[in-house]
Amino acid sequence: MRLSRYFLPTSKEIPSEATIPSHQLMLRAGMIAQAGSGIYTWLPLGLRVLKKIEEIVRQEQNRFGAQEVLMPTIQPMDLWKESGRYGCYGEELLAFTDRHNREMCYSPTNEEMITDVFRRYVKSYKDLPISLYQIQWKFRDEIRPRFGVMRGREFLMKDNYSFDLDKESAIRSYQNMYQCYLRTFNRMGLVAIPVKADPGAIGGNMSQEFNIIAETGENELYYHKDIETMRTQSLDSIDLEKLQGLYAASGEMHDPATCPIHEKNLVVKRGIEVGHIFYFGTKYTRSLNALVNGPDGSLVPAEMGSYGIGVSRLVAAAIEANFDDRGIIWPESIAPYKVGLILAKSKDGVAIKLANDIYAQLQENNIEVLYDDRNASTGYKFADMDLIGLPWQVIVGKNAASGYVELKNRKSGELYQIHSEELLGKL
Ligand code: 5CA
Repeated sequence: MRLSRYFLPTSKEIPSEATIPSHQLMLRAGMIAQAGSGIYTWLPLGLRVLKKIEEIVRQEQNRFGAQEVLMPTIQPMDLWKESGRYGCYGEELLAFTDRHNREMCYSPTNEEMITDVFRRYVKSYKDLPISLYQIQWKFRDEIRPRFGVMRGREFLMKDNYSFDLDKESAIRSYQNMYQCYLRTFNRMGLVAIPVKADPGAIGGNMSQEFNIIAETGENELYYHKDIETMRTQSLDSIDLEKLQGLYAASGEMHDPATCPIHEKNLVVKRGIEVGHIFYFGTKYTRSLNALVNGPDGSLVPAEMGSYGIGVSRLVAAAIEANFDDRGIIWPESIAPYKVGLILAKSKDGVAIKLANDIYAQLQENNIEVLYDDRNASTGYKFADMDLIGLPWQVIVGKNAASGYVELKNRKSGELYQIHSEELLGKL
């Protein structure tokens, strides 16, 4: 993509409504535009990151045996009356009536709707286990939307629902998602720590939140110092059994009086909740009468769990974990483009030709490239490229005549002088 034709409304000003780095940077980098309180339009650059995160989530859900569905965003309220959540979900539920005066709501979560599908089509234990997920917009009328897409009212969530015959098998489904989540976040260049959490409005008595460590996180986390060590290891070397055995709790679940580990082994940090997994047994299948025939012929309610990932929140969380005073530093797997090509001498015919050739070559080789071909000052171009945080910058300027360019790593700041013919190999 040529920047001269790209819709990228960047800005130097720090927007006054934004108090945390990711919100400021997403606005300044032209990724999002606010449409209303807690509601955002995704602009081209932001949407590319959102789609990359969505695709990693999708691939890992599929790899771990889940099947994708797509449920509507609008639900009939009758289902919520049946499940008993109608009265107790609270004001976060955005409710309205259609022209026939039927009560409807915008989905904040979909346990009821998926259980309704399940009860209509699944009748036998032979069809279990089943794991269904969607990646769909949700609406929660948050009392205090803030931090941009971090705590929005409309947000993109991956929600997965598992159905099993018995508790033992349901716990296996839960563990399967636990592993899937570690892998999913890892592929995004992020380490998310699983901690014991409060199941809240979803229900049940077993739930864990996955948190990315960041100073601006809304959650206080308490965990064993060995988890802190694991955080810096590659996923393959993490001993999962050990990880699950170590103490880790979110603020509301942590009680110093009953904490099983010594104070000297305790790490206290702040985190951003990017995922939450729940086991709640038959809470919804009982109330909605979702029964299956067991092996002995008796009718039993299926055992359920649900598993959420905050897809749009992850865009902000990844920035909170990766930025500096010049801008965003994208992990390569979720970067909007891999390479930012900068034409540093926009009036020099030789430089223009070399930059155009490199642009064509990268595109031919399917390397995602954003080409700053604008007729603007070099300083302005450098500042914009650092701000939007593409992992690699290729600068075509002073040594263009001899075929040399500069290759800069955004994260380390390392700068290499290399010949344009070696560029492809290096990237
Ligand atoms: N039904 C369950 C799991 S599918 C559920 O709704 N879980 S949840 O409430 O924990 O939400 C799942 C994830 O969505 C959270 O972990 C969080 O990352 C994200 N999320 C929740 N509320 C918001 C919000 N207001 N803005 C952005 N992301 C949110």
